[in-house]
Amino acid sequence: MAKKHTTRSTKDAANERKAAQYADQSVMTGAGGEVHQSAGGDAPDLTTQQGIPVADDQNSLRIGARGPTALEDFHFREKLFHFDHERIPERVVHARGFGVRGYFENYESLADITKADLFQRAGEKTPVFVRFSTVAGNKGSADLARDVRGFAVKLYTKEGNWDIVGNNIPVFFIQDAIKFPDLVHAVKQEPDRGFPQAQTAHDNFWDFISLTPESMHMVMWIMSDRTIPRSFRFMDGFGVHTFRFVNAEGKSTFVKFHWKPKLGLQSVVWNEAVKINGADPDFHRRDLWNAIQMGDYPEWELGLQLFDEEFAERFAFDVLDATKIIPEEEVPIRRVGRLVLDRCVDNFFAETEQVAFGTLNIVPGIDFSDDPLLQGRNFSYLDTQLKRLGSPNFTHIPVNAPKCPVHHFQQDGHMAMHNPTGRANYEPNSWDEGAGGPRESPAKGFHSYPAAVEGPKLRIRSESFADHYSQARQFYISQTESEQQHIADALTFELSKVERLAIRTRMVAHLLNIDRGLAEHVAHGLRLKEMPGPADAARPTQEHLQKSPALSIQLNGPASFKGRKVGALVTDGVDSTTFQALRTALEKEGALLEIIAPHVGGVEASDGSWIEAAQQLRGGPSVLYDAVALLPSEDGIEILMQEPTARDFVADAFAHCKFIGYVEAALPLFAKAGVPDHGDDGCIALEGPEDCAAFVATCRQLRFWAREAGVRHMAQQGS
Ligand code: HDE
Repeated sequence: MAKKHTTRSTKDAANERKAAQYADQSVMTGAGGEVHQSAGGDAPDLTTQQGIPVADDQNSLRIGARGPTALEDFHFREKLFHFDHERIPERVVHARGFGVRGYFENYESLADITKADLFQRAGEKTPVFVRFSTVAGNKGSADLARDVRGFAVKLYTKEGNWDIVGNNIPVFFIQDAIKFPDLVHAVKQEPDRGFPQAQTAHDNFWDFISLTPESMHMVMWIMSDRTIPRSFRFMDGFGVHTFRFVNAEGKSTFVKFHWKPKLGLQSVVWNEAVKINGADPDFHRRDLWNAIQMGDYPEWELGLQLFDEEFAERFAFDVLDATKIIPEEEVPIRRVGRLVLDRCVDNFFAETEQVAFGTLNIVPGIDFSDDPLLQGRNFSYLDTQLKRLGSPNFTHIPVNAPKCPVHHFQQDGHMAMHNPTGRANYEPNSWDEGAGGPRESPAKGFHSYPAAVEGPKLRIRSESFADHYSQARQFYISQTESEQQHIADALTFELSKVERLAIRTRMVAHLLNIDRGLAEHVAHGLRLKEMPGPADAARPTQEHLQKSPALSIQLNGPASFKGRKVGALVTDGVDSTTFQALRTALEKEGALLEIIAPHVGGVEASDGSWIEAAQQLRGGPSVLYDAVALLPSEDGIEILMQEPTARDFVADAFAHCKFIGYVEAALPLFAKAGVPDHGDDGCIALEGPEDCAAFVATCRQLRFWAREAGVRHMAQQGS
């Protein structure tokens, strides 16, 4: 029998290779027609992890061509063993993230307020790793979930790693870290059914929130457009907690950290977010990847709010309470440096997945405050790394390793890459100079700021944390009318997904303490039969707080269309002059043009030139663009009129308040999409090259919000 399996013909067949051509690829094929590619030229030998060269990576070792697989196939064993262990536990929160590299550049010396080494010299550049993330969804969820975005920055300073593990919202849901597991359990998928994920629109979340009045300020932020950013590049970052700077004389100054995007803030609208998730679930990561690959490096400025004990005493709220901001109008932001993201990662797993942030990673010159949320975080982040990365040696992984000298006596453990050399692995020791290993440095080393603290040991929430509604109200009244409408719509949408009437009603009771108009709007939207009384408040809402215009996105738009993208819908016969003029105007602005055509292969323009498309119409809806241009030819419009996605392209762009540039030939599409004749002031006729420049200049406003009320009215009449 054995002999039969080792007949000459089977052996020969195993080694036989035939040449084959697959369009551009010349390959070899084996006995079963499988493709083989051999080492040579630029391609090195494929080896096992032990370094043994591999002859055949397409077939496992078997007894005869159709027989069982041999256990001794070490290459196959090793390949599957490794594959089976490829995943590490995803983060409990912030599982879906995207990491990039870059640097922080300091504008001026801040030696008067901090001795942190990276702030001593103007022009100093410090390498950074930044990971943006969503909070609630699992690793494979979609980018445009309504969610807080993580904004975690690791600065590899010359005196160790400093992590600012922040969010794109300056406040948080809870005041004490002991509530974090409850909050996260409530927001993630419900435990019995395993859904919904990546969304807050469900009973458990709103049940918890409606019984946690301290979260009301955060609720206003998450129901605002801040949680549906257009891009990571167009959002703020915040350190959230109060920290301390400490200078060489030991003087402490309180500080709050802000990252301000140079391209300004921008969000999408909810209906658009839902559609983007379908059209491109990787919308945010693709945007950042593309921008960096094209050399359009996103930048933020580091802003500091600096204040002293005396301000902290007189401020209306407790600076240790992470559910409160200090309005920029009260303590202005000082911009002290810039963060430039200029390199994508080489390997997603090695860097984005394995990067380990921790609020406890601070450097001399920076210190914690007693914010109870921060104190709890300082414990949690180290703990989580052991679980995720599986070893106390996670700082040996390159993305986590400091870029300054590291000397200590910690040794061994899983996957230790560096162990102490020589005899001394303890101190104090009496070994001769050099052989005794590292020693303490009292002058340079980290000293905690000696804040005076005393008091009885208690489980208690400070009464100074008890005002839950005043800043929620301040945030709401600081928004434009359109933004307020978005908040009311978001609350109505979310609560409409809550099955229990009692929970919906409870939320309206809280809203009554924030703004009666908002509460009534939501109650009406939910068709509550009875308006509840306001929730009992631990402290009455301070209605005299001034508006803070800095809190509005729409009031603080950028002055340019830079970094944005226009989608141009073209057909065969597109007017080449208009097309070129639009391309030139966008290039001048630093914005992008993406071509959408009936087929991805492209179209032939009026001058006979060929224009390649980036998207076929059915795969390139207008939600993927900041503004659109409709450039069909007279013949081409006939084809578009037959295509429902062309109608949706225009109807959505109009409903999402986008600027629409159009040529005369496109007008029949307006009628088909329900757009009023010749559109409105946000629809710009492109009759000549000057019009294209004017169109791009108008796009600097980002959206034509004046259209919004009319669109809502049309929708209501239609329904
Ligand atoms: Fe986190 N948080 N967090 N968090 N957090 C984590 O650490 C935690 C909080 C934030 O891209 C975890 O490595 C507790 C506030 C970001 O890798 C975990 C509390 C803010 C990231 C953890 C908070 C954040 C995390 C999960 C309540 C904004 C992603 C995996 C006291 C200032 C970092 C991990 C990355 C990640 C704990 C609250 C931001 C479990 C206990 C407030 C941006 O350790």
